[in-house]
Amino acid sequence: MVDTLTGIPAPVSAKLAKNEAIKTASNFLREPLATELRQDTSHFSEPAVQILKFHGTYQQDNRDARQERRQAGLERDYSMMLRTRVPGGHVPAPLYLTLDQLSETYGNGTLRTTTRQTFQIHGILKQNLKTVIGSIIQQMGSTLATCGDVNRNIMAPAAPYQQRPDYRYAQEYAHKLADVLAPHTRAYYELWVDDQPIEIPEDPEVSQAKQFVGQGVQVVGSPEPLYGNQYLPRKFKAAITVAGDNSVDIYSQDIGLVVLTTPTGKLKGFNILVGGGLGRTHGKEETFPLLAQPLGFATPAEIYEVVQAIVAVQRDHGNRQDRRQARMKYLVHQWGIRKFRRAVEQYYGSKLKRFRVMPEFVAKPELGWREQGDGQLFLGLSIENGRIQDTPNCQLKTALREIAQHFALPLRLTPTQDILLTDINPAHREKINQILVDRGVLPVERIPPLVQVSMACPALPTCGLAITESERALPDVLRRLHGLLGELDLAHEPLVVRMTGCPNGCARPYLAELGLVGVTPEHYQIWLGGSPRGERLASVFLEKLHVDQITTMLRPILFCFQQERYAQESLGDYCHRVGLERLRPLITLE
Ligand code: SRM
Ligand code: SF4
Repeated sequence: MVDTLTGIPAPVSAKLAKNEAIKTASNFLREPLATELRQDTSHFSEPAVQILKFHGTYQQDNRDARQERRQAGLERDYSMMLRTRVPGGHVPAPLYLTLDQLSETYGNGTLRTTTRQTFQIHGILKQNLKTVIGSIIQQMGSTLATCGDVNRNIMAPAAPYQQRPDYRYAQEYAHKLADVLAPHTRAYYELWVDDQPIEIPEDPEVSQAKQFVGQGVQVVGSPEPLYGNQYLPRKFKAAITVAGDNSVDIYSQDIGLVVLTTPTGKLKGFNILVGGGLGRTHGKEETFPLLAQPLGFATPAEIYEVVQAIVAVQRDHGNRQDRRQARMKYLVHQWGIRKFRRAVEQYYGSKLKRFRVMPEFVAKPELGWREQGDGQLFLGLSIENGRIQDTPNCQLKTALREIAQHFALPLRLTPTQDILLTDINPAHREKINQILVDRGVLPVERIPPLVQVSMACPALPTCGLAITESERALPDVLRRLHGLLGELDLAHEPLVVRMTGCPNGCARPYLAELGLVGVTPEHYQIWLGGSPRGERLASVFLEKLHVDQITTMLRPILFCFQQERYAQESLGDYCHRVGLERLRPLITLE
Protein backbone atom coordinates (compact mmCIF):
# COMPACT_ATOMS: atom_id res chain seq x y z
CA MET A 1 0.00 0.00 0.00
CA VAL A 2 1.16 3.53 -0.78
CA ASP A 3 0.89 6.39 1.69
CA THR A 4 -1.52 8.94 0.17
CA LEU A 5 0.28 11.86 1.71
CA THR A 6 3.81 11.15 0.63
CA GLY A 7 3.55 8.61 -2.17
CA ILE A 8 5.89 6.51 -0.07
CA PRO A 9 5.09 2.82 0.55
CA ALA A 10 3.49 2.44 3.99
CA PRO A 11 5.39 0.17 6.38
CA VAL A 12 4.40 -3.47 6.13
CA SER A 13 2.28 -4.12 9.21
CA ALA A 14 4.38 -5.93 11.75
CA LYS A 15 4.19 -6.54 15.46
CA LEU A 16 4.26 -3.29 17.40
CA ALA A 17 6.95 -2.73 20.03
CA LYS A 18 5.64 -3.65 23.49
CA ASN A 19 5.78 -0.02 24.69
CA GLU A 20 3.02 0.83 22.18
CA ALA A 21 0.47 -1.36 23.99
CA ILE A 22 1.59 0.04 27.36
CA LYS A 23 1.07 3.63 26.17
CA THR A 24 -2.33 2.86 24.60
CA ALA A 25 -3.59 1.10 27.72
CA SER A 26 -2.33 3.81 30.07
CA ASN A 27 -5.41 6.05 29.78
CA PHE A 28 -3.24 9.01 28.88
CA LEU A 29 -0.32 8.29 31.21
CA ARG A 30 -2.29 7.20 34.30
CA GLU A 31 -2.20 3.44 34.68
CA PRO A 32 -0.81 1.19 36.03
CA LEU A 33 1.27 3.97 37.60
CA ALA A 34 -1.54 5.54 39.66
CA THR A 35 -2.51 2.20 41.19
CA GLU A 36 1.07 1.14 41.96
CA LEU A 37 1.88 4.53 43.46
CA ARG A 38 -0.66 3.80 46.20
CA GLN A 39 0.86 0.38 46.95
CA ASP A 40 3.43 -0.14 49.69
CA THR A 41 6.19 -1.58 47.48
CA SER A 42 9.82 -0.66 46.89
CA HIS A 43 9.52 -0.44 43.10
CA PHE A 44 7.20 -0.32 40.10
CA SER A 45 6.34 -3.00 37.52
CA GLU A 46 7.76 -2.73 33.99
CA PRO A 47 4.58 -1.17 32.44
CA ALA A 48 4.42 1.41 35.27
CA VAL A 49 8.14 2.16 34.80
CA GLN A 50 7.48 3.01 31.15
CA ILE A 51 4.62 5.40 32.05
CA LEU A 52 6.63 6.87 34.94
CA LYS A 53 9.18 8.12 32.41
CA PHE A 54 6.63 10.51 30.86
CA HIS A 55 6.29 12.02 34.35
CA GLY A 56 10.05 12.68 34.44
CA THR A 57 11.27 9.74 36.50
CA TYR A 58 13.39 6.64 35.87
CA GLN A 59 13.45 3.63 38.13
CA GLN A 60 17.05 2.64 38.87
CA ASP A 61 18.99 0.49 41.31
CA ASN A 62 22.42 0.82 42.88
CA ARG A 63 24.57 -1.24 40.52
CA ASP A 64 27.54 -1.18 42.91
CA ALA A 65 25.41 -3.21 45.32
CA ARG A 66 23.72 -5.54 42.81
CA GLN A 67 26.00 -8.56 43.06
CA GLU A 68 26.29 -8.49 46.84
CA ARG A 69 22.52 -8.21 47.26
CA ARG A 70 21.89 -11.00 44.78
CA GLN A 71 24.28 -13.25 46.68
CA ALA A 72 22.55 -12.34 49.94
CA GLY A 73 19.17 -13.18 48.39
CA LEU A 74 18.00 -9.56 48.62
CA GLU A 75 16.04 -7.68 45.96
CA ARG A 76 17.77 -4.84 44.10
CA ASP A 77 18.43 -1.57 45.94
CA TYR A 78 15.75 0.40 44.05
CA SER A 79 15.45 4.18 43.88
CA MET A 80 14.17 6.77 41.44
CA MET A 81 16.01 9.39 39.38
CA LEU A 82 14.04 12.51 38.68
CA ARG A 83 14.65 15.08 35.93
CA THR A 84 13.37 18.67 35.84
CA ARG A 85 11.75 20.51 32.95
CA VAL A 86 13.62 23.80 32.47
CA PRO A 87 13.43 25.14 28.90
CA GLY A 88 16.65 26.97 28.03
CA GLY A 89 18.09 25.83 31.37
CA HIS A 90 16.41 28.68 33.27
CA VAL A 91 16.07 27.97 37.03
CA PRO A 92 14.84 30.69 39.45
CA ALA A 93 16.63 30.78 42.83
CA PRO A 94 13.61 29.53 44.89
CA LEU A 95 13.28 26.48 42.63
CA TYR A 96 17.02 25.82 42.94
CA LEU A 97 16.80 25.97 46.73
CA THR A 98 13.85 23.55 46.66
CA LEU A 99 15.79 21.09 44.49
CA ASP A 100 18.83 21.45 46.73
CA GLN A 101 16.78 20.71 49.83
CA LEU A 102 14.90 17.79 48.22
CA SER A 103 18.18 16.22 47.12
CA GLU A 104 19.43 16.43 50.72
CA THR A 105 16.25 15.15 52.37
CA TYR A 106 15.08 12.54 49.88
CA GLY A 107 17.90 12.02 47.35
CA ASN A 108 21.52 10.91 47.51
CA GLY A 109 22.69 14.37 48.61
CA THR A 110 23.91 15.45 45.17
CA LEU A 111 22.35 17.35 42.28
CA ARG A 112 23.38 16.76 38.71
CA THR A 113 23.22 19.18 35.80
CA THR A 114 22.65 17.38 32.50
CA THR A 115 23.71 17.71 28.90
CA ARG A 116 20.20 19.00 28.07
CA GLN A 117 20.23 21.84 30.62
CA THR A 118 18.15 20.13 33.29
CA PHE A 119 18.72 19.01 36.88
CA GLN A 120 18.57 15.40 37.98
CA ILE A 121 18.09 14.14 41.54
CA HIS A 122 19.15 10.54 42.08
CA GLY A 123 18.29 8.12 44.89
CA ILE A 124 14.64 8.96 45.72
CA LEU A 125 12.69 6.10 47.30
CA LYS A 126 9.35 5.20 45.73
CA GLN A 127 7.47 6.16 48.89
CA ASN A 128 8.86 9.74 48.69
CA LEU A 129 8.30 10.33 45.00
CA LYS A 130 4.94 12.08 45.39
CA THR A 131 6.29 14.46 48.04
CA VAL A 132 9.31 15.34 45.89
CA ILE A 133 7.45 15.91 42.60
CA GLY A 134 4.62 17.69 44.46
CA SER A 135 7.15 20.08 46.06
CA ILE A 136 8.68 20.88 42.68
CA ILE A 137 5.25 21.61 41.17
CA GLN A 138 4.36 23.87 44.11
CA GLN A 139 7.52 25.91 43.33
CA MET A 140 6.23 26.31 39.72
CA GLY A 141 8.76 23.74 38.56
CA SER A 142 7.94 20.59 36.63
CA THR A 143 9.29 17.20 35.65
CA LEU A 144 6.64 16.53 32.98
CA ALA A 145 7.91 15.03 29.72
CA THR A 146 11.59 15.14 30.54
CA CYS A 147 11.66 11.43 29.66
CA GLY A 148 9.34 9.18 27.64
CA ASP A 149 8.16 9.16 24.02
CA VAL A 150 7.46 12.88 23.79
CA ASN A 151 9.37 16.08 23.18
CA ARG A 152 12.04 16.49 25.90
CA ASN A 153 13.56 19.58 27.48
CA ILE A 154 14.06 22.28 24.83
CA MET A 155 17.58 23.66 24.79
CA ALA A 156 18.73 27.24 24.10
CA PRO A 157 22.02 29.10 24.63
CA ALA A 158 22.29 29.91 28.32
CA ALA A 159 24.23 33.19 28.07
CA PRO A 160 22.09 36.11 29.33
CA TYR A 161 23.30 38.73 26.84
CA GLN A 162 20.73 41.45 27.36
CA GLN A 163 21.88 43.56 24.41
CA ARG A 164 21.50 40.64 22.02
CA PRO A 165 17.83 40.34 20.99
CA ASP A 166 18.59 37.03 19.22
CA TYR A 167 19.61 35.44 22.55
CA ARG A 168 16.43 36.72 24.15
CA TYR A 169 14.29 35.33 21.28
CA ALA A 170 15.98 31.93 21.61
CA GLN A 171 15.14 31.75 25.31
CA GLU A 172 11.61 33.06 24.76
CA TYR A 173 10.80 30.58 21.97
CA ALA A 174 12.35 27.69 23.90
CA HIS A 175 9.67 28.32 26.56
CA LYS A 176 6.86 28.80 24.02
CA LEU A 177 7.73 25.71 22.00
CA ALA A 178 8.03 23.70 25.21
CA ASP A 179 4.39 24.62 25.91
CA VAL A 180 3.28 23.82 22.35
CA LEU A 181 4.86 20.36 22.50
CA ALA A 182 3.92 19.48 26.09
CA PRO A 183 1.51 16.60 26.73
CA HIS A 184 -1.98 17.92 27.59
CA THR A 185 -3.11 15.07 29.87
CA ARG A 186 -4.21 16.05 33.39
CA ALA A 187 -2.62 12.82 34.66
CA TYR A 188 0.50 14.68 35.80
CA TYR A 189 -1.41 16.94 38.20
CA GLU A 190 -3.83 14.19 39.27
CA LEU A 191 -0.98 11.94 40.33
CA TRP A 192 1.43 14.33 41.95
CA VAL A 193 -0.73 17.11 43.44
CA ASP A 194 -4.11 15.32 43.64
CA ASP A 195 -5.40 17.37 40.72
CA GLN A 196 -5.13 20.65 42.60
CA PRO A 197 -5.60 23.55 40.18
CA ILE A 198 -2.23 24.99 39.21
CA GLU A 199 -2.18 28.53 37.87
CA ILE A 200 -0.50 28.22 34.50
CA PRO A 201 -1.01 31.41 32.48
CA GLU A 202 -2.05 30.52 28.93
CA ASP A 203 -0.09 32.09 26.09
CA PRO A 204 -2.68 32.92 23.36
CA GLU A 205 -0.05 32.55 20.60
CA VAL A 206 0.63 29.03 21.79
CA SER A 207 -2.91 27.89 22.62
CA GLN A 208 -4.20 28.68 19.13
CA ALA A 209 -1.96 26.02 17.58
CA LYS A 210 -3.59 23.97 14.83
CA GLN A 211 -4.36 20.26 15.15
CA PHE A 212 -2.72 17.86 12.73
CA VAL A 213 -5.08 15.02 11.90
CA GLY A 214 -3.10 11.86 11.80
CA GLN A 215 -3.06 8.62 9.91
CA GLY A 216 -3.98 5.78 12.21
CA VAL A 217 -3.44 7.85 15.38
CA GLN A 218 -6.66 9.14 16.94
CA VAL A 219 -6.17 12.81 17.76
CA VAL A 220 -9.55 14.40 17.00
CA GLY A 221 -11.39 14.96 20.29
CA SER A 222 -8.48 13.35 22.12
CA PRO A 223 -7.14 14.79 25.38
CA GLU A 224 -3.81 14.78 23.51
CA PRO A 225 -4.44 16.85 20.36
CA LEU A 226 -0.89 16.46 19.06
CA TYR A 227 0.25 13.11 20.43
CA GLY A 228 -2.92 10.98 20.52
CA ASN A 229 -3.08 8.02 22.88
CA GLN A 230 0.10 6.36 21.60
CA TYR A 231 2.32 9.41 21.94
CA LEU A 232 5.43 9.37 19.72
CA PRO A 233 7.25 6.24 18.54
CA ARG A 234 10.31 7.31 20.56
CA LYS A 235 11.91 10.18 22.47
CA PHE A 236 12.09 13.50 20.62
CA LYS A 237 14.54 16.38 21.12
CA ALA A 238 14.53 20.01 20.07
CA ALA A 239 16.82 23.00 20.51
CA ILE A 240 16.83 26.60 19.42
CA THR A 241 19.94 28.70 19.03
CA VAL A 242 21.23 31.91 17.47
CA ALA A 243 23.32 32.19 14.33
CA GLY A 244 26.99 31.53 15.17
CA ASP A 245 26.44 29.93 18.62
CA ASN A 246 26.40 26.14 18.64
CA SER A 247 26.56 25.62 22.40
CA VAL A 248 23.38 23.50 22.10
CA ASP A 249 24.89 21.05 19.55
CA ILE A 250 22.13 21.93 17.11
CA TYR A 251 23.04 19.16 14.64
CA SER A 252 22.31 16.45 17.21
CA GLN A 253 18.64 17.41 17.60
CA ASP A 254 15.48 15.94 16.04
CA ILE A 255 14.50 19.57 15.39
CA GLY A 256 17.05 22.40 15.52
CA LEU A 257 15.93 26.00 15.05
CA VAL A 258 18.28 28.92 14.42
CA VAL A 259 17.02 32.43 15.20
CA LEU A 260 17.67 34.92 12.40
CA THR A 261 17.24 38.66 13.00
CA THR A 262 17.40 41.86 10.95
CA PRO A 263 20.39 44.22 11.47
CA THR A 264 18.18 46.21 13.87
CA GLY A 265 17.47 43.10 15.95
CA LYS A 266 13.92 42.36 14.72
CA LEU A 267 13.03 38.66 14.58
CA LYS A 268 12.94 37.52 10.94
CA GLY A 269 12.30 33.85 11.65
CA PHE A 270 13.97 30.51 12.06
CA ASN A 271 16.14 28.24 9.94
CA ILE A 272 14.95 24.68 10.58
CA LEU A 273 17.15 21.57 10.73
CA VAL A 274 15.77 18.06 11.21
CA GLY A 275 16.86 14.48 11.73
CA GLY A 276 19.84 14.70 14.09
CA GLY A 277 20.44 12.08 16.77
CA LEU A 278 23.36 10.23 18.28
CA GLY A 279 22.27 6.95 19.93
CA ARG A 280 23.67 3.70 18.55
CA THR A 281 24.26 0.12 19.66
CA HIS A 282 27.61 -1.69 19.42
CA GLY A 283 27.57 -4.42 16.77
CA LYS A 284 24.31 -3.20 15.20
CA GLU A 285 25.37 -1.51 11.99
CA GLU A 286 21.83 -0.33 11.30
CA THR A 287 22.14 2.08 14.26
CA PHE A 288 24.34 5.18 13.90
CA PRO A 289 24.67 8.86 14.79
CA LEU A 290 23.36 11.35 12.24
CA LEU A 291 23.63 15.11 11.83
CA ALA A 292 20.48 17.19 11.34
CA GLN A 293 19.90 18.53 7.80
CA PRO A 294 18.42 21.82 6.58
CA LEU A 295 14.63 21.61 6.07
CA GLY A 296 13.57 25.19 5.45
CA PHE A 297 12.74 28.51 7.08
CA ALA A 298 9.65 29.70 8.98
CA THR A 299 8.52 33.13 10.12
CA PRO A 300 7.45 33.68 13.74
CA ALA A 301 3.80 33.40 12.62
CA GLU A 302 4.47 30.01 11.00
CA ILE A 303 6.87 28.35 13.39
CA TYR A 304 4.44 26.68 15.83
CA GLU A 305 2.50 24.96 13.06
CA VAL A 306 5.60 23.92 11.14
CA VAL A 307 7.16 22.39 14.27
CA GLN A 308 3.93 20.54 15.07
CA ALA A 309 3.69 19.31 11.48
CA ILE A 310 7.21 17.86 11.79
CA VAL A 311 6.26 16.13 15.05
CA ALA A 312 3.05 14.82 13.47
CA VAL A 313 4.99 13.32 10.53
CA GLN A 314 7.20 11.45 12.99
CA ARG A 315 4.13 10.48 15.05
CA ASP A 316 2.43 8.90 12.02
CA HIS A 317 5.41 7.58 10.05
CA GLY A 318 8.10 6.85 12.64
CA ASN A 319 8.84 3.17 13.24
CA ARG A 320 6.60 1.76 16.01
CA GLN A 321 7.80 -1.82 15.55
CA ASP A 322 11.51 -1.58 16.36
CA ARG A 323 12.53 0.94 19.02
CA ARG A 324 16.13 0.83 17.81
CA GLN A 325 14.91 2.29 14.50
CA ALA A 326 12.24 4.57 15.90
CA ARG A 327 14.01 7.94 16.22
CA MET A 328 13.06 10.52 13.60
CA LYS A 329 16.66 10.53 12.31
CA TYR A 330 16.04 7.12 10.72
CA LEU A 331 12.84 8.33 9.04
CA VAL A 332 14.67 11.34 7.58
CA HIS A 333 17.57 9.10 6.57
CA GLN A 334 15.37 6.44 4.93
CA TRP A 335 13.08 8.88 3.12
CA GLY A 336 15.76 11.45 2.28
CA ILE A 337 15.31 15.12 3.19
CA ARG A 338 13.25 15.94 0.05
CA LYS A 339 10.56 13.36 0.73
CA PHE A 340 10.56 14.28 4.39
CA ARG A 341 10.09 17.96 3.46
CA ARG A 342 7.22 17.01 1.14
CA ALA A 343 5.49 15.14 3.96
CA VAL A 344 5.89 18.11 6.34
CA GLU A 345 4.50 20.45 3.67
CA GLN A 346 1.48 18.21 3.15
CA TYR A 347 0.71 18.18 6.88
CA TYR A 348 1.37 21.89 7.16
CA GLY A 349 -0.71 22.61 4.05
CA SER A 350 1.77 24.86 2.30
CA LYS A 351 5.28 24.91 0.88
CA LEU A 352 8.11 25.68 3.28
CA LYS A 353 10.32 28.68 2.68
CA ARG A 354 13.93 28.06 1.72
CA PHE A 355 16.66 27.63 4.36
CA ARG A 356 18.57 30.94 4.65
CA VAL A 357 22.32 31.46 4.44
CA MET A 358 23.70 31.94 7.95
CA PRO A 359 27.12 32.55 9.54
CA GLU A 360 29.26 29.59 10.57
CA PHE A 361 29.09 28.34 14.14
CA VAL A 362 31.95 28.99 16.56
CA ALA A 363 32.78 27.44 19.94
CA LYS A 364 31.52 29.72 22.75
CA PRO A 365 32.63 28.89 26.27
CA GLU A 366 30.90 31.21 28.75
CA LEU A 367 32.83 30.53 31.95
CA GLY A 368 34.23 33.07 34.42
CA TRP A 369 32.98 36.62 35.04
CA ARG A 370 31.23 38.30 32.08
CA GLU A 371 29.20 41.42 31.33
CA GLN A 372 25.51 40.87 30.54
CA GLY A 373 25.24 44.15 28.63
CA ASP A 374 22.73 45.76 31.02
CA GLY A 375 25.19 46.79 33.73
CA GLN A 376 24.81 43.43 35.49
CA LEU A 377 27.30 40.56 35.46
CA PHE A 378 27.07 36.82 35.10
CA LEU A 379 29.44 34.17 36.41
CA GLY A 380 29.98 30.88 34.58
CA LEU A 381 31.00 28.05 36.93
CA SER A 382 32.62 24.93 35.52
CA ILE A 383 30.88 21.93 37.12
CA GLU A 384 32.97 18.82 36.59
CA ASN A 385 30.69 16.27 34.90
CA GLY A 386 27.69 18.20 36.20
CA ARG A 387 27.92 16.76 39.74
CA ILE A 388 27.01 19.29 42.44
CA GLN A 389 28.14 17.93 45.78
CA ASP A 390 30.24 18.67 48.83
CA THR A 391 33.58 16.91 49.15
CA PRO A 392 36.24 17.46 51.82
CA ASN A 393 38.18 19.78 49.45
CA CYS A 394 35.34 21.57 47.75
CA GLN A 395 31.87 22.37 49.11
CA LEU A 396 30.31 23.41 45.80
CA LYS A 397 26.79 22.48 46.88
CA THR A 398 27.00 24.57 50.05
CA ALA A 399 28.52 27.49 48.11
CA LEU A 400 25.67 27.49 45.57
CA ARG A 401 23.11 27.27 48.37
CA GLU A 402 24.67 30.23 50.20
CA ILE A 403 24.78 32.31 47.01
CA ALA A 404 21.14 31.46 46.18
CA GLN A 405 20.06 32.32 49.74
CA HIS A 406 21.94 35.62 49.96
CA PHE A 407 21.52 36.99 46.45
CA ALA A 408 18.51 35.10 44.97
CA LEU A 409 20.28 34.92 41.60
CA PRO A 410 18.53 33.12 38.74
CA LEU A 411 20.60 30.21 37.41
CA ARG A 412 20.99 29.09 33.83
CA LEU A 413 22.18 25.57 33.11
CA THR A 414 24.36 25.20 30.03
CA PRO A 415 24.26 22.34 27.50
CA THR A 416 27.72 21.32 28.76
CA GLN A 417 26.65 20.64 32.35
CA ASP A 418 27.87 24.02 33.67
CA ILE A 419 26.02 26.75 35.57
CA LEU A 420 25.73 30.47 34.92
CA LEU A 421 24.79 32.67 37.88
CA THR A 422 23.02 35.62 36.28
CA ASP A 423 21.77 39.16 37.02
CA ILE A 424 24.63 39.86 39.44
CA ASN A 425 24.95 43.38 40.79
CA PRO A 426 28.67 44.29 40.27
CA ALA A 427 28.76 45.40 43.93
CA HIS A 428 28.22 41.75 44.94
CA ARG A 429 31.09 40.35 42.89
CA GLU A 430 33.66 40.27 45.68
CA LYS A 431 31.23 38.77 48.20
CA ILE A 432 30.34 35.98 45.76
CA ASN A 433 34.01 35.35 45.00
CA GLN A 434 34.67 35.13 48.74
CA ILE A 435 31.94 32.50 49.27
CA LEU A 436 33.44 30.41 46.47
CA VAL A 437 36.99 30.77 47.82
CA ASP A 438 35.87 29.91 51.37
CA ARG A 439 34.18 26.77 50.07
CA GLY A 440 37.19 25.65 48.00
CA VAL A 441 35.57 26.22 44.57
CA LEU A 442 38.36 26.90 42.07
CA PRO A 443 38.11 29.97 39.82
CA VAL A 444 37.86 29.01 36.16
CA GLU A 445 41.39 30.29 35.45
CA ARG A 446 42.76 27.52 37.68
CA ILE A 447 40.82 24.73 35.93
CA PRO A 448 42.64 23.17 32.94
CA PRO A 449 40.91 24.20 29.67
CA LEU A 450 40.26 20.58 28.70
CA VAL A 451 38.47 19.95 32.00
CA GLN A 452 36.32 23.04 31.40
CA VAL A 453 35.05 21.85 28.02
CA SER A 454 34.88 18.07 28.56
CA MET A 455 32.02 16.00 29.92
CA ALA A 456 30.98 12.52 30.98
CA CYS A 457 27.58 10.90 31.43
CA PRO A 458 26.61 9.44 34.86
CA ALA A 459 26.96 5.74 33.89
CA LEU A 460 27.71 3.55 36.95
CA PRO A 461 26.33 3.17 39.54
CA THR A 462 22.95 4.70 38.65
CA CYS A 463 22.44 4.13 34.92
CA GLY A 464 20.82 0.80 34.14
CA LEU A 465 22.30 0.79 30.63
CA ALA A 466 25.94 1.49 31.53
CA ILE A 467 28.52 -1.04 30.38
CA THR A 468 31.39 0.67 32.16
CA GLU A 469 32.36 3.77 34.16
CA SER A 470 32.17 7.29 32.83
CA GLU A 471 31.66 10.11 35.37
CA ARG A 472 33.86 8.31 37.88
CA ALA A 473 36.55 7.50 35.27
CA LEU A 474 36.91 10.73 33.28
CA PRO A 475 38.61 12.90 35.95
CA ASP A 476 41.58 10.54 36.10
CA VAL A 477 41.82 10.28 32.30
CA LEU A 478 41.78 14.08 32.05
CA ARG A 479 44.40 14.44 34.76
CA ARG A 480 46.76 12.18 32.81
CA LEU A 481 45.90 13.86 29.53
CA HIS A 482 46.53 17.29 31.02
CA GLY A 483 50.00 16.08 32.09
CA LEU A 484 50.71 14.84 28.58
CA LEU A 485 49.48 18.07 26.98
CA GLY A 486 51.78 19.96 29.38
CA GLU A 487 54.79 17.88 28.28
CA LEU A 488 54.05 18.84 24.67
CA ASP A 489 53.48 22.49 25.48
CA LEU A 490 49.76 22.12 24.68
CA ALA A 491 48.32 22.59 28.18
CA HIS A 492 46.30 25.63 27.09
CA GLU A 493 44.38 23.61 24.43
CA PRO A 494 40.62 23.42 25.15
CA LEU A 495 40.47 19.86 23.83
CA VAL A 496 36.86 18.61 23.84
CA VAL A 497 36.82 15.13 25.39
CA ARG A 498 33.49 13.39 25.99
CA MET A 499 33.08 10.02 27.68
CA THR A 500 30.06 7.72 27.94
CA GLY A 501 29.60 4.37 29.65
CA CYS A 502 27.78 2.90 26.64
CA PRO A 503 27.07 3.78 22.99
CA ASN A 504 23.80 5.63 23.68
CA GLY A 505 25.77 8.85 23.51
CA CYS A 506 24.35 10.88 26.41
CA ALA A 507 27.41 13.17 26.62
CA ARG A 508 27.35 13.54 22.81
CA PRO A 509 30.78 11.85 22.33
CA TYR A 510 30.31 11.46 18.58
CA LEU A 511 30.58 15.24 18.22
CA ALA A 512 33.71 15.55 20.39
CA GLU A 513 37.31 15.96 19.30
CA LEU A 514 38.08 12.85 21.36
CA GLY A 515 35.10 10.57 22.08
CA LEU A 516 35.45 7.68 24.57
CA VAL A 517 32.53 5.26 24.32
CA GLY A 518 32.24 2.37 26.77
CA VAL A 519 32.41 -1.00 25.05
CA THR A 520 33.26 -3.51 27.83
CA PRO A 521 34.25 -2.93 31.48
CA GLU A 522 37.23 -0.51 31.55
CA HIS A 523 37.43 -0.47 27.73
CA TYR A 524 36.38 2.27 25.35
CA GLN A 525 35.85 2.72 21.64
CA ILE A 526 37.93 5.72 20.52
CA TRP A 527 36.39 8.37 18.25
CA LEU A 528 38.51 11.15 16.74
CA GLY A 529 38.04 14.06 14.37
CA GLY A 530 34.92 15.82 15.63
CA SER A 531 35.01 19.58 15.68
CA PRO A 532 35.01 21.96 18.67
CA ARG A 533 32.14 23.73 16.87
CA GLY A 534 29.96 20.62 16.84
CA GLU A 535 29.15 20.67 13.12
CA ARG A 536 30.93 17.41 12.19
CA LEU A 537 30.74 13.82 13.44
CA ALA A 538 33.89 12.11 14.70
CA SER A 539 34.85 8.68 13.28
CA VAL A 540 35.87 5.44 14.97
CA PHE A 541 39.65 5.37 15.38
CA LEU A 542 40.02 2.24 17.53
CA GLU A 543 37.34 -0.33 18.35
CA LYS A 544 38.52 -1.07 21.88
CA LEU A 545 41.16 0.29 24.23
CA HIS A 546 41.80 -0.13 27.94
CA VAL A 547 41.26 3.08 29.89
CA ASP A 548 44.88 3.05 31.11
CA GLN A 549 46.19 3.12 27.51
CA ILE A 550 44.37 6.24 26.37
CA THR A 551 47.29 8.63 26.95
CA THR A 552 49.82 6.15 25.50
CA MET A 553 47.70 5.96 22.38
CA LEU A 554 47.38 9.73 22.11
CA ARG A 555 51.03 10.62 22.66
CA PRO A 556 52.26 10.18 19.04
CA ILE A 557 49.10 11.78 17.65
CA LEU A 558 49.51 14.81 19.88
CA PHE A 559 53.20 14.99 18.96
CA CYS A 560 52.38 15.14 15.22
CA PHE A 561 49.58 17.59 15.93
CA GLN A 562 52.00 19.86 17.75
CA GLN A 563 54.49 19.69 14.87
CA GLU A 564 52.10 19.91 11.92
CA ARG A 565 49.06 21.91 12.98
CA TYR A 566 48.01 25.07 11.20
CA ALA A 567 47.77 28.23 13.29
CA GLN A 568 44.81 27.96 15.72
CA GLU A 569 43.93 24.51 14.38
CA SER A 570 42.21 22.26 16.93
CA LEU A 571 43.12 18.60 17.42
CA GLY A 572 39.74 17.55 15.98
CA ASP A 573 40.23 19.65 12.86
CA TYR A 574 43.80 18.37 12.49
CA CYS A 575 42.73 14.71 12.74
CA HIS A 576 39.97 15.34 10.21
CA ARG A 577 42.38 17.11 7.82
CA VAL A 578 45.16 14.53 7.83
CA GLY A 579 42.77 11.56 8.07
CA LEU A 580 42.58 8.75 10.61
CA GLU A 581 44.27 6.31 8.19
CA ARG A 582 47.43 8.38 8.40
CA LEU A 583 47.31 8.48 12.22
CA ARG A 584 46.57 4.79 12.88
CA PRO A 585 50.07 3.49 11.99
CA LEU A 586 51.57 5.86 14.57
CA ILE A 587 49.98 3.88 17.39
CA THR A 588 52.17 1.33 19.14
CA LEU A 589 50.25 -0.44 21.88
CA GLU A 590 51.41 -3.60 23.63
FE1 SRM B 1 20.58 9.87 27.78
C1 SRM B 1 19.10 6.91 28.23
C2 SRM B 1 21.28 10.07 31.03
C3 SRM B 1 21.29 13.13 27.37
C4 SRM B 1 20.84 9.39 24.38
N1 SRM B 1 20.19 8.69 29.36
C5 SRM B 1 19.51 7.51 29.35
C6 SRM B 1 19.23 7.02 30.78
C7 SRM B 1 17.91 7.58 31.20
C8 SRM B 1 19.31 5.49 30.98
C9 SRM B 1 18.01 4.72 30.86
O1 SRM B 1 17.27 4.84 29.89
O2 SRM B 1 17.76 3.95 31.79
C10 SRM B 1 20.40 7.71 31.50
C11 SRM B 1 20.20 7.98 32.99
C12 SRM B 1 21.52 7.96 33.70
C13 SRM B 1 21.48 8.43 35.09
O3 SRM B 1 21.75 7.63 36.01
O4 SRM B 1 21.23 9.60 35.35
C14 SRM B 1 20.63 8.90 30.60
N2 SRM B 1 21.06 11.34 28.99
C15 SRM B 1 21.41 11.20 30.29
C16 SRM B 1 21.99 12.48 30.86
C17 SRM B 1 21.67 12.71 32.33
C18 SRM B 1 23.51 12.47 30.62
C19 SRM B 1 24.30 13.61 31.22
O5 SRM B 1 25.49 13.40 31.40
O6 SRM B 1 23.79 14.68 31.45
C20 SRM B 1 21.35 13.49 29.87
C21 SRM B 1 20.01 13.95 30.33
C22 SRM B 1 19.45 14.95 29.37
C23 SRM B 1 18.19 15.61 29.83
O7 SRM B 1 18.28 16.42 30.76
O8 SRM B 1 17.15 15.37 29.22
C24 SRM B 1 21.20 12.62 28.63
N3 SRM B 1 20.91 11.05 26.16
C25 SRM B 1 21.30 12.35 26.22
C26 SRM B 1 21.77 12.78 24.94
C27 SRM B 1 22.35 14.15 24.61
C28 SRM B 1 21.29 15.13 24.25
O9 SRM B 1 20.07 14.88 24.37
O10 SRM B 1 21.66 16.23 23.82
C29 SRM B 1 21.66 11.69 24.08
C30 SRM B 1 22.12 11.64 22.61
C31 SRM B 1 21.28 12.43 21.70
C32 SRM B 1 20.14 11.63 21.17
O11 SRM B 1 19.17 11.43 21.90
O12 SRM B 1 20.23 11.18 20.03
C33 SRM B 1 21.10 10.62 24.86
N4 SRM B 1 20.00 8.38 26.51
C34 SRM B 1 20.25 8.34 25.17
C35 SRM B 1 19.82 7.08 24.65
C36 SRM B 1 19.92 6.61 23.17
C37 SRM B 1 18.77 7.12 22.37
C38 SRM B 1 18.78 6.59 20.96
O13 SRM B 1 18.27 7.27 20.08
O14 SRM B 1 19.26 5.47 20.73
C39 SRM B 1 19.32 6.34 25.74
C40 SRM B 1 18.73 4.92 25.71
C41 SRM B 1 17.36 4.86 25.13
O15 SRM B 1 16.67 5.85 24.90
O16 SRM B 1 16.94 3.73 24.89
C42 SRM B 1 19.45 7.19 26.89
FE1 SF4 C 1 23.85 5.51 30.68
FE2 SF4 C 1 24.90 5.04 28.33
FE3 SF4 C 1 23.64 7.32 28.74
FE4 SF4 C 1 25.95 6.92 29.88
S1 SF4 C 1 25.58 7.02 27.67
S2 SF4 C 1 24.11 7.70 30.91
S3 SF4 C 1 25.93 4.77 30.29
S4 SF4 C 1 22.71 5.34 28.76
